Amino acid sequence: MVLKIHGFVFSTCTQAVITTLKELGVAYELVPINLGKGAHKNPDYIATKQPFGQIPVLEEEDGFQLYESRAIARYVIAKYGPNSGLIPSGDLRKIALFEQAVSVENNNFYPYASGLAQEKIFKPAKGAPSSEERATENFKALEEKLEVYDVILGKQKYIAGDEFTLADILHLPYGTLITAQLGFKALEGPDAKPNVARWWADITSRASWKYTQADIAAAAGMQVSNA
Ligand SMILES: N[C@@H](CCC(=O)N[C@@H](CS)C(=O)NCC(=O)O)C(=O)O
Repeated sequence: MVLKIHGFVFSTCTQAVITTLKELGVAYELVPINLGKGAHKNPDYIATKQPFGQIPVLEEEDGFQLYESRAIARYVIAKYGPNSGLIPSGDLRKIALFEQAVSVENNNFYPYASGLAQEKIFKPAKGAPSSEERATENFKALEEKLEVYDVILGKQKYIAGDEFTLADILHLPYGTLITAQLGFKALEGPDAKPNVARWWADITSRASWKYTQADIAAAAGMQVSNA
């Protein structure tokens, strides 16, 4: 059975899902929904796949569909890797600390990293007006939050404890985007805090993320050669 992911390799939410599938070793087919061409706003896509006109969407052979990248990641882990450790099971306190870490990412990392990318990458790419002031606010707020991350990561290897989990995966797409495209320096390099830099080097060097990066590079190469 081939699992379909309707998405786009350049989309951060799609990257989180495909990295999770790669961690689990689950084969999938990426059905391209080209954001640059507005495929996600096609009325048929909205009616049959994602009512908000967004990606990604999971589709199984029997027709079951699911959207929201975090929900998709949790579903595939529960289905294909209940003992993978990507979401802890059994130990109530480990589960609670994992939920804490997911919430930390959702409240202290994602809003600022995605807000920064909105102002400096996505809005300019669409020709929409963007705000340098909002970008700077997000930039500074994220740097401050990562100082707290450094304290947390001084006491444990990963964001939920001493094991790699989905909570770490969720940081990879936006963290990599703002580091690579905006020169954000608080995750790697001499200006990054030591525990954050150690964690970031660890999670970005995992095979699953390297495969996702290779897919992005291959798609970028195709785009260039097709241009
Ligand atoms: N909370 C949703 C967000 C989905 C989302 O914002 N997807 C982006 C791509 S990463 C998208 O479709 N953007 C186009 C749009 O919102 O019009 C999820 O995690 O799946």
